[in-house]
Amino acid sequence: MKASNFLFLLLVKASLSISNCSEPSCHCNPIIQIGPESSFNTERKHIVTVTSHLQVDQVKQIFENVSSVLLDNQDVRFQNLLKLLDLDSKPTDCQDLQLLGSATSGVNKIFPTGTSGFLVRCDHETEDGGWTVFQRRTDGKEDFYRGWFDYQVGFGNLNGEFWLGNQQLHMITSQGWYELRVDIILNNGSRVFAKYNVFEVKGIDEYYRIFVDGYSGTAGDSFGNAIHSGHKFSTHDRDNDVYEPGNCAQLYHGAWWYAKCHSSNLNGLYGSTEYAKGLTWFTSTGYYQSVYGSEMKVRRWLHKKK
Ligand SMILES: *[C@@H]1O[C@H](CO)[C@@H](O)[C@H](O)[C@H]1NC(C)=O
Ligand SMILES: *[C@@H]1O[C@H](CO)[C@@H](O)[C@H](O)[C@H]1NC(C)=O
Ligand SMILES: [Ca+2]
Repeated sequence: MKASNFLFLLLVKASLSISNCSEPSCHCNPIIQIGPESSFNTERKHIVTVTSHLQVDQVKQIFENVSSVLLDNQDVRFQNLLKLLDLDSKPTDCQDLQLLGSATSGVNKIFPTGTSGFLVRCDHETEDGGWTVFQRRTDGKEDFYRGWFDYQVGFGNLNGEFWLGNQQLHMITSQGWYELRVDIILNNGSRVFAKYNVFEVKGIDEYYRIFVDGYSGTAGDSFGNAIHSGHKFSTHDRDNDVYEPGNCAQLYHGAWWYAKCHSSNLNGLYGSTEYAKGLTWFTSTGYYQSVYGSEMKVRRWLHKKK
């Protein structure tokens, strides 16, 4: 059995066993929630009919321009993008929801290709909106020092602190070309951000390896190409880093795409001022400070502007 099929079964199993959790705000795994089908189809048909031909050409050009970054599976990803323009498809991320007229930030259900749908948090306030949030730290109430399975399927409270789940993140970002935005609130209340034009999350068979490139912003690049890009995800119980003497996740009390080990650690120990253990973003905090809050979010390039 392929690893991805096996994982799918696991997810289904997990969802059945906790499907009585119907409140988005309850402390439970946010991937579950298999609710009644919504009536998005007719609305979406209207929007897609208006925009699809232009979009296809634009998207194709973007893909040709970044082909060096996406060489390995460019064709597959482009085909997936075209499928998104299918008239009967459902909202596949927060950007689709925004285009359908749901402009309120908060918890919503999306249906990425190949899934039966799951709840996410949308941010429609930051930089034109349409962002699907996959990480959030606000107060240190949630335990982020968790093992591989928790990070794979997600944990926390979508209205508070959470990790959406590596598998969900992969399902979302493999639908097209996604950009990443990291919003950070420093301890003195200042807000900084880092944005990356390219953010790709591979599947379980590559341990959710990432590719990150194209930095802009005010926080400094503590996540891009030379630092974390190309690395696999590691947790305290799964050492996929390239640091021979030990496990970076254990050393720095986190779970991340560690190399040898990190220049950012936003799943670290909330409030910690111990060396490199806190929620650090090196270019903004150094290694002895922890940020007050963070949000990591993705947005598809397909519908950049409404
Ligand atoms: C792609 O690259 C061409 C040539 O460099 C440029 O003219 C065009 O604007 C780019 N398109 C996009 C969507 O980035
Ligand atoms: C907060 O700290 C950062 C980094 O040390 C600094 O650049 C910024 O000016 C500070 N903001 C305020 C409001 O003091
Ligand atoms: Ca190691």
